[in-house]
Amino acid sequence: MGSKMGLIVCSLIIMVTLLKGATAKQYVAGDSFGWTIPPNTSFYSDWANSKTFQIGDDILFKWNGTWTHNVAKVSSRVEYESCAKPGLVFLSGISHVLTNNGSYFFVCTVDNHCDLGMKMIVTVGSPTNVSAINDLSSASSSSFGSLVATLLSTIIVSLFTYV
Ligand SMILES: [Cu+2]
Repeated sequence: MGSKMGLIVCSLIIMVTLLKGATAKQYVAGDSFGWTIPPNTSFYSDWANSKTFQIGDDILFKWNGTWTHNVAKVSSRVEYESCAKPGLVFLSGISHVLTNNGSYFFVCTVDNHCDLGMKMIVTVGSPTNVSAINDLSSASSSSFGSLVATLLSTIIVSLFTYV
């Protein structure tokens, strides 16, 4: 009896894993254009707006050369608008998994590339939930504050989902 139950649980876990694997999509930032200085400042917003991102999807950032560009995540819309330069940057070939509902703010911190439009907002989930998350995220800038904001927004998202 016990082993049968275990078998059912095992099968369920495998099924869920397969289902998740089957639905998660990988997007290449900018598609064939890649991640580089765009022809206009709305290029990457237009690109992101043309997609429907879901939790589990990931975005691959690729460009030619090594230090010609980079990709960094900033934690708020304010930092995004002001082209903040966080210390942690990633090189070509990095893929960012979208693990939560909300907005992800990506920038290139090389020279003035961000000001030239090399930045992108990726949004997962419905706009209602997203605006709640943005308000929480911009309320605090410390990493602990962000963590609390993330936890709170997760709870809020859960409420939206289950109520
Ligand atoms: Cu760049």
